[in-house]
Amino acid sequence: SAPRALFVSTWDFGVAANAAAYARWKARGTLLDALEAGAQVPESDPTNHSVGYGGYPDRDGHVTLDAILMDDAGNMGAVAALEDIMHPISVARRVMEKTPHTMLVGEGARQFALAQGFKPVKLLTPEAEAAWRDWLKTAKYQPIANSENQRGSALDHDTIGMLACGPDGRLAGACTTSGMAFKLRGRIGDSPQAGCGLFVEKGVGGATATGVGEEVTRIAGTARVVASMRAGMTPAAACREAVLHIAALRGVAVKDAQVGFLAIDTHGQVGGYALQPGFTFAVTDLEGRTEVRAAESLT
Ligand code: SD4
Repeated sequence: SAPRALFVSTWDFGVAANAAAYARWKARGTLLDALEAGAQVPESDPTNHSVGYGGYPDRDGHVTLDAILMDDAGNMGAVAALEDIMHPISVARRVMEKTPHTMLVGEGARQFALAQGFKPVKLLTPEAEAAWRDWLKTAKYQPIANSENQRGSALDHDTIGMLACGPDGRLAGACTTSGMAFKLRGRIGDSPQAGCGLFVEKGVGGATATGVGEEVTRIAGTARVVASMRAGMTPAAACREAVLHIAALRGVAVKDAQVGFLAIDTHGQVGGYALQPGFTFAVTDLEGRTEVRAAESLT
């Protein structure tokens, strides 16, 4: 079997996120510390158009962010439709640590972030604004599969989902996104919802998702992947089962859509599976060695 993974992240830009997570973990950070540091990398990268700063806006020109962070001891926090804050993953962590709640949304989440000392920033970059204005000419909402790996494409919608498995088999996960480009105002995707974009369970494993969030939410995708692992499936088999379920349930409605699941078990074994070819993930082992793998796909 492959060397035990410590961190795994969706897409090729997960390499940089894993490096930051690994550095934090090496400096005696917890898994949550490490994942927060990792998720912050694409959040503040203006060339990544689907996470945080530089993310593509909604239909009305607002960049709205979704994020979640959780561990296997029942700690979790999430934000959705958060505006003007560079690091939604860190606000999600504050929700976890400073409130009795699990999720804050919209203006309430923004007010909470400001009260916690986060500084307001303009998230819409000139480049993202230009892409939005260009999109407005036709205003056709059509997600493009795998745009996550094609920087600069007009409709990219990347998300980073990260999973961690410590040497002791303990688990944590994080997911952060600006959601689908040019979505309706108020739309919340799978990413910040526990059991949809992210789920971890002590003694079993963890899973995260990327792609068209509605297709993931419809089946409570990562809860399903983890349930399959609980029943004995490998991470790869569990991801495949969830993709097959979406395909069977949705048929032609998902013929051009991308959905990818990524999972890890308590032995640090990793697997992924996607509806369409092109889904990649970055795996970092306990020694800090990273490789990018391509997931198998249905088509
Ligand atoms: C969403 N699942 O908001 C996210 C988008 C995504 O890669 O994963 N893009 O639906």
